[in-house]
Amino acid sequence: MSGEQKRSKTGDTAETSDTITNNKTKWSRWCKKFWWTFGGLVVAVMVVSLSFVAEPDCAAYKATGHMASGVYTLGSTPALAGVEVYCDMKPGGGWTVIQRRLDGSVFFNRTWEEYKHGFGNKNGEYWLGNENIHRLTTQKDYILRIDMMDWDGNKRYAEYNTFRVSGESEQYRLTISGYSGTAGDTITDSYSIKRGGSWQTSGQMFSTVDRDNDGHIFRSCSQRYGQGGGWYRNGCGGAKLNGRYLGNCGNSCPHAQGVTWYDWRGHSYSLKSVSMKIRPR
Ligand SMILES: [Ca+2]
Repeated sequence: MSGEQKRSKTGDTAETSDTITNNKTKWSRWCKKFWWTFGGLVVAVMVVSLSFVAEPDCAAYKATGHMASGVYTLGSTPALAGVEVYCDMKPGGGWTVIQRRLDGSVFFNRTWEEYKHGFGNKNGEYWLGNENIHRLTTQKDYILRIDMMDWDGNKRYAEYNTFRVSGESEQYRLTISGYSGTAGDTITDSYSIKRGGSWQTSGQMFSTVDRDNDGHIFRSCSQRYGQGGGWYRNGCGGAKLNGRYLGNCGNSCPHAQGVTWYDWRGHSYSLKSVSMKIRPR
């Protein structure tokens, strides 16, 4: 009796073992079937996802092989996630454009809130927004480049080796220094030195038509000169890249009302195009 029981037990064990083997085979077949059906799809989705990893700026996009200029979406930090910018990817580029004037299609006489959040069209004229500029320039050390063109097609540029914008609690205070370029240093030194002054733009707070943080005691530079937002120094200064887009009025444009860069074309010439862009140092 005990022998039969023993045999029976052995038989059960063999049966159980067969069942496990069958289950393993079924599972293996199912895996193979799933792989051949969906594996390629899974790999494709992973590849596509990797190719769309959002980068922190245009230089990072260029470093990962994106060579075409155009609008890109930033990411990598929650503060910048989903922010769209125009990337200038020309040779030597990888520039994140923070401001652009091309044709006067967008008005720049805007309020503090509008300059804070940004406005315009990323494929055309725009201001990226002080919040975004602040977040960008505090994640790395950045160079600022300003490209400009007059109505005869002549081009000049100004580069500043240090460019940083603090947060709204400091009224988006500007830190800028280290000029090089062909347009002249209207922002930090030469403009005030020519007038025997020592007025600095670096350290100035941002101003708009509805918020006067500028260094001029008696007037609002934004209200008085072109209504654009900017970092105005004591005497309002000679760089008004957010001034009114006056078109081609030659050297007879209303004084300091247009898109001006004093050290190249003076106060009475409104430039055809300007773009401000940044890149990690
Ligand atoms: Ca003032």
